[in-house]
Amino acid sequence: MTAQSPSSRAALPQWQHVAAHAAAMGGTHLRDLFAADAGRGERLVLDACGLHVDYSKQRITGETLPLLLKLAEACGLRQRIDAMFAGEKINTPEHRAVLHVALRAPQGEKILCDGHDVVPDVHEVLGRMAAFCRQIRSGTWKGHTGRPIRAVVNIGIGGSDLGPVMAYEALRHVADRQLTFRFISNVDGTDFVEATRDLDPAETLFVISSKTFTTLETLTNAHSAREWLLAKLGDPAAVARHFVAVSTNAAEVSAFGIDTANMFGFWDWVGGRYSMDSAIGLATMLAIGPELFEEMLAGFHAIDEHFRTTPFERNLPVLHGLLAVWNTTFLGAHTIAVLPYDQYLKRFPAYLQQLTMESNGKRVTLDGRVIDDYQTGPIFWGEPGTNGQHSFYQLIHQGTRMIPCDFIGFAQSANPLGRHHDLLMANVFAQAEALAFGKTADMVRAEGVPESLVPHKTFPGNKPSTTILAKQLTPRALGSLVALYEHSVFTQGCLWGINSFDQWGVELGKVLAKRIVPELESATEPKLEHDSSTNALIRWYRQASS
Ligand code: G6Q
Repeated sequence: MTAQSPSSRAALPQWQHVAAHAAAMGGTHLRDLFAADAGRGERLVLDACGLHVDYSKQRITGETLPLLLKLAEACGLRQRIDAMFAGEKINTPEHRAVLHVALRAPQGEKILCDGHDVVPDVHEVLGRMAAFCRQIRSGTWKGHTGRPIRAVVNIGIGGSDLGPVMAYEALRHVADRQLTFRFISNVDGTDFVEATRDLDPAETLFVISSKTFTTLETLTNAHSAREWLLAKLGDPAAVARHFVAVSTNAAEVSAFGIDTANMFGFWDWVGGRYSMDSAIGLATMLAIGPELFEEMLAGFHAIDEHFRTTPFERNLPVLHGLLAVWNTTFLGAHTIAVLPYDQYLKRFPAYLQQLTMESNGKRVTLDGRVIDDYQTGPIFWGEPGTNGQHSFYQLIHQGTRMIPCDFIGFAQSANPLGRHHDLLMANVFAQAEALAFGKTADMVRAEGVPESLVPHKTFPGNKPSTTILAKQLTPRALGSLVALYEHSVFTQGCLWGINSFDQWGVELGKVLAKRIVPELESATEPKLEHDSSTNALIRWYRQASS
């Protein structure tokens, strides 16, 4: 900790009250908190929009949330939420509104951006997407040789990939199994080759998803896709039947050769990592159909309304966000593990990594101050349960770090199979219990364990977790779950005083790579003017790859 500048969030009295409370709590153990309060497990829960959230195993006392709520107020959370929903340009460094909530606003609702109601625009695109999806799914849209489409390949990266892949995987059980879906993101040619090797170009549709339509990886893959298609179909006119685009950049889409009639647009007020429910969700809609896509949007919208209107003390995204700030900034956790106990959510941690870390991986406040007196965005990571239990859970249980966990589970399996689901869910509850309460040295001794092994077999406990449950992994539940994290991220960003909606940190590497490409491709030995390590690596590569 360095001296706090007067404009630092850490200089707020409400911040200091939270910090003092954290210090006073010391190592107060969850065992003691539960022992002192028989009703804790039933009281520290919230039900909203079909989600049941138990946060009783967080390291909080009766004082913690009221103090955090006061801090939220002092940080202007109410005003920030209202400004976002009102279409104000809260992404000030980019001078943009942040209106992903408009993407799921029902028809008839009014959301203004620069005085223009954007809700009709959203529904116009959704209507075009639905009509297109019906054509593909019914087989009435024919490929260039007259055959129906059987495979859909989404080409995109970052926000134009992670959401569509995650949603496709999550909702596979309600997807059209007649269609094959593939997702290509990496500029590594292996991604393209493996995704297309068994596909027939005459039956393949490429969805080129790129907000800017200038992204190196996506454009490189899109050009390879066109070559792959034309190598078999020959006629350049085939592109019109096998390529559609999702973008905000009509000029670049048509420069690539895609008819803008086959382009689905969105707007600069939709950030990439907040775009899975915009036209970027075209692959999702192709998989699950327009009706279920609408249900997913309704799930998002339910949480939006809850977030906008519910008092903070019962507001799910607000509480979730405040607990993340509490654990990270005040209790010193560096990472948060997201542990979905549902195989269909296997890409959910990867999706959340972008949502959380690209949004809140910032060290400068909205007003340009470098933050040197508190920690901001934690590292998010995770794997589906129960696999993680046989891998990294050891460190969570007995390592030296505190890693707060979000457990996610469902009451009913999409694939009921014998005892599997009860076994799965028993593990969710057991892990959260073991993390919170641990196993004392006395308990280990009482089992007759030799003294030399007692420390090894002791579980310290006091490891915080939140358990998030829903009845089933439906499109609606998925929408609500994602919206919960979106608004939690927003809440966290507001407390840290940072902008959750830009991502300048991805730029430098891109610029440097552009400079290095010709150095790798040059037929003659290039004059290298990097540092000695980079120069040597380039030389090694040139030699080894020739
Ligand atoms: C997300 C980011 C980033 C973006 C990709 C792809 O919030 O902006 O991940 O989605 O760089 O960008 P394009 O969609 O423009 O290709």
